Amino acid sequence: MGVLNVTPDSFSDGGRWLDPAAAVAHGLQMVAEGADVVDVGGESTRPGAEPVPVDEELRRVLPVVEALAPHVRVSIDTRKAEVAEAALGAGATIVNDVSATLAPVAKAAGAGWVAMHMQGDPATMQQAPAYDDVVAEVTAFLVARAGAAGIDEVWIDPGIGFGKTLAHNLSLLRHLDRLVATGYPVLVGTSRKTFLGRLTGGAGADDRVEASVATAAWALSQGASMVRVHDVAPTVAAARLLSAP
Ligand code: HH2
Repeated sequence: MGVLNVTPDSFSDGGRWLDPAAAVAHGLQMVAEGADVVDVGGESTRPGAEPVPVDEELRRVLPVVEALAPHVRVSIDTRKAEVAEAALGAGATIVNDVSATLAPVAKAAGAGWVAMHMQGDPATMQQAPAYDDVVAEVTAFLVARAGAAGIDEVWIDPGIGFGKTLAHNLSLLRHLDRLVATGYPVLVGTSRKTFLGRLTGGAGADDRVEASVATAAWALSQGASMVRVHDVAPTVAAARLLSAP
């Protein structure tokens, strides 16, 4: 799953794809590099991000979804029902839902749904994340949401970096097999995230590509079914190695 943020403020690619033509070209580039899904988002959910009004989010994502949908499977990365509905109408076929609340919208459209775990909301989630047992709590939350959804295609995602300390993120990655064992296909997004830089010294998002590919390869080797990445070409190369006969 290639990341396409049509936003001015995303932590890694903010401002790069605000022009719809540039966004579509980048989406097609990721398809050429081997992406199976392009994930279009119009609102940053990085820690401390400001919410975006519905109209503005629609204005950002709809032309891009419409232009890419004939060429590749498109997911819409949103927390808003209105945006999800409109994007499904424009050709998206998966709702990538970091709020894990939009199952009814995906269900009504016969679309796939990604349920992601987040503790709190983006404005405050990194202030004091706390769990007794992060792996058990995240797994139980996702299984409950997925089970209640009544949707054929449900993905679960531990929400790396969403209300989680470095230790929480590492625990979830180390024990990814517990999520895989639920039987739901697992999606993992580590790409370019801050916790990687804290381990490798990569200060800027662009300095975290190797660590992103390494963690994507780890996730796939543990049984994850999809990884959400900014750097499609090196991730596809790693995935091909892992699936070599
Ligand atoms: N991470 C981000 C956004 N959406 N969706 C899923 N399912 N899983 C994730 O881990 C995930 C996600 C955050 O990354 P990004 O889109 O690059 O940045 P921003 O939120 O600043 O736009």
